Amino acid sequence: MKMSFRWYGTGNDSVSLSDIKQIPGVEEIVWALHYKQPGEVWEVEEIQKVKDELDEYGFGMEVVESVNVHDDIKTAGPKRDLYIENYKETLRNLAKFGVKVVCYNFMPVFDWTRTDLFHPLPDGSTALYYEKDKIKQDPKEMAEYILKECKGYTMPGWEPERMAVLEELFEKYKDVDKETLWENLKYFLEALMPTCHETGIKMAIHPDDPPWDIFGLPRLLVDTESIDRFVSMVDDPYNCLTLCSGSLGSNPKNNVAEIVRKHADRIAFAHIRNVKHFPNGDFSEASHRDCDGDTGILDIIKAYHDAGFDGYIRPDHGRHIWGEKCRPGYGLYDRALGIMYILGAWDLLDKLSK
Ligand code: CS2
Ligand code: MN
Repeated sequence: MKMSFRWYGTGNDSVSLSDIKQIPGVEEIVWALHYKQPGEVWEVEEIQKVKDELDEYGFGMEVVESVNVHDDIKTAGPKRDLYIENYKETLRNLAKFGVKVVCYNFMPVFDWTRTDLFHPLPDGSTALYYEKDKIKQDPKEMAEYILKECKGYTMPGWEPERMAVLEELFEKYKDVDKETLWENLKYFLEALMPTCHETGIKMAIHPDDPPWDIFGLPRLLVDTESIDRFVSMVDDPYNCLTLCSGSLGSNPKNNVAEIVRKHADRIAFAHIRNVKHFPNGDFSEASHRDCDGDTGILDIIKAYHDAGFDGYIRPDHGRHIWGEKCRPGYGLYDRALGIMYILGAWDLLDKLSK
């Protein structure tokens, strides 16, 4: 297993590379060119700049999260083939820098959705929170709320440029039902697989968050059955998963450890996050400690360990603790605690298995 940490880049993150360097065990920085719009080619000179920064601290850049997929690809719009060609070019450019895994998602319009970005918890920290009744019926209202609450940070999938054309975006999806979206995903992956083989890059899809339909938009990767469907639909070792325990774990019916056991060979990237459920269907993000949530974090870590998982792993979101001012879900302190928890469990499992 290779431990990694997501970093949004200089000037775009409250956390610095020198902070990350002091967390034990981190080898890789999970990065992206966050200013790029979906569909644009990532140029070699731009990637080189990130490499230079990471080299200074001895960090690898083998995992990108995310190269976002243009809506024309998701909706089979008029420019889909052009954007797929651009995606291939980006993969070729990334491969020149030793990138091995590209994380992406296939969620329509929005990325992850929460109703509260800084929800107070009983211990005095705050966390991302989802209150079923607070999901605004009007997505525009929801977008306004997220933009207001995100403390000036741009939230992936909620970029102001995208929110400004929300109606147009919804219009594009109006004839896209679940089956059509599956077909469009298949078309995209089948087109990319030869380039993945040529470059050695694994495409690793992130599940939908929350794992159910919202605002009448279909969501695909939500449970065991849909993950089974995804891996067999394009049965290729380069068609992989970013298995996010927090996204899938928001549905109490999902047993994430079981999914890990079943598909370990197709998981390229593991996101570890704990979620606490409430009886009415609300959920809160929690610390990584197993007993603080319902996701079964220790079981999940054991499933990866038993499988001899040698892919990349990162703590997913963290709470906001000790007064830290940071991007929602992406502070330093709680994610660093998460790493120590994961490594503690992992090291013990290593020791016991010797
Ligand atoms: C999120 C997402 O759970 C997560 O990791 O922070 O924004 C995630 O990065 C994207 O859905 C992946 O494309
Ligand atoms: Mn995740």
